[in-house]
Amino acid sequence: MTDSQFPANFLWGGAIAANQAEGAHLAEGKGLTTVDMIPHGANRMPIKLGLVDKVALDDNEFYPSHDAIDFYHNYKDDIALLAEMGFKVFRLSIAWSRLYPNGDEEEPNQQGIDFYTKVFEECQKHGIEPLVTLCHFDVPMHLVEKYGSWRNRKLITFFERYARTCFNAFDGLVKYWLTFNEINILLHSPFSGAGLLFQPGENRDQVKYQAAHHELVASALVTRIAHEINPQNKVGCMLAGGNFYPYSCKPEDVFTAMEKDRENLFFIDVQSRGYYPSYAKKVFKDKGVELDIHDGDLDILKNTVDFVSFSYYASRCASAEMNSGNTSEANVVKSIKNPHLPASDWGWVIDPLGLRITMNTLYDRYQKPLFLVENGLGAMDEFDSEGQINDDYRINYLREHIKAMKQAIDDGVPLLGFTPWGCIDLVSASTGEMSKRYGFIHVDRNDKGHGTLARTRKKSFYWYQKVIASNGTDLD
Ligand code: BGP
Repeated sequence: MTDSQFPANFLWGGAIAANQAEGAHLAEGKGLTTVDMIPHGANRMPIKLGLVDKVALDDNEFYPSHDAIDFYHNYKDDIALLAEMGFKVFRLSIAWSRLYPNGDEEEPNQQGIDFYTKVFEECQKHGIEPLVTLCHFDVPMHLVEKYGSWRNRKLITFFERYARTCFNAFDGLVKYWLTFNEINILLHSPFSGAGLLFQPGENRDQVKYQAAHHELVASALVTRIAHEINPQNKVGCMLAGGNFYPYSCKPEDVFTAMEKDRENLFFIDVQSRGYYPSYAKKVFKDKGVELDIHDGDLDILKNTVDFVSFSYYASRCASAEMNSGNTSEANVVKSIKNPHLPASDWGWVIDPLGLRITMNTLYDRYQKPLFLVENGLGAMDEFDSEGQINDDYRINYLREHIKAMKQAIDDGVPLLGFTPWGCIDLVSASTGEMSKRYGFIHVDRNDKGHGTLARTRKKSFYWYQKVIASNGTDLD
């Protein structure tokens, strides 16, 4: 037992995303989204990274998002299981294309609104606060094909319409919102991050930063609208977090690590402070980027977020000599392999102290409450002879990260809540696998899409139930 330092109203829960859990990819009028076009297997990476000029569905491929874990038809039972663990918050996303199947319609699809109303009412019934991401890696495919996705300024208007619909339709049911999931991933995985495909020969940095500008304006605009519609609404930005450590104390390594951190924090700098950071000018010049900024954009950016949310799986490491031969990847962000840290079976380093360091950095920089909205260990689970999953490795990982959160709170960092990733097993964003599991609840489905979809409580389910009940005091 440790003394609890978590505030009494701390929001314990878990997180999923529409595209990795819902399935029912064309049900009740839903349109195709970017992630529906990303297959499992060898062709996954080139598409995710936007390295092809065009994407189309292929009968010979398997697309994990199409059925996922069928949360769409199981949401009641799934939410009941989360409630059984004592969840106070449930992070999930709305699929943009359920409300606007093409993305550019004038009026929303009522069936989409009805579905999410039922989901949020179910949360309310169990006393669970929804934390809703408006865009979690799923741009309507029609917007990609017709407009080039976020490279086109028109996306701001379409996103504004969609977000306004959500704030109005779910007013009274939802008050915590996130605009774009892991917004910085746009730079590292442009198609899955923001629906960007590139033409041969074009300056990709120009396309990515112009798209980033449009997302940043859209994010600030809808933050303002959320506050106008209901002053109780709380809107956050969302960073794929994890500080870069310098590989050595060589000043060149330290400088590279600082630059790498800035590359990611650039987005949060704008969303949290309300203006472009001073270093952006030189970055744009070096990359040959000239932003098309319209009158009024810089004023819109002043609508800053209420809190800073982030994912943390691993710290990162940088050296001046980084090259493709000596790097590994976690969350598609390239990093030098850190020789001091163990790693998961997927090569993601395990570093609880890195969470404390990241939290302190974010709070020092932004002075806004933080929300840890993703964390966890992707691992293979096996049933034992008694039909149990004894996932002590997952419990150990989470225990150490919860301790690190508590230490960061002791350091003076305000933390609103904790929603570990994939609280129920779901499709992996990076690999498309089901076998990379994060959940407290096992789902019977394999990498090829076979299985009964039966839900089973793992050992970690009962452990997390105790953690929540004791408000983080009992971590044994
Ligand atoms: C983040 C995403 C999630 C999630 C998580 C774990 O990048 O926001 O959608 O999937 O990482 O990653 P993976 O599924 O690749 O293990």
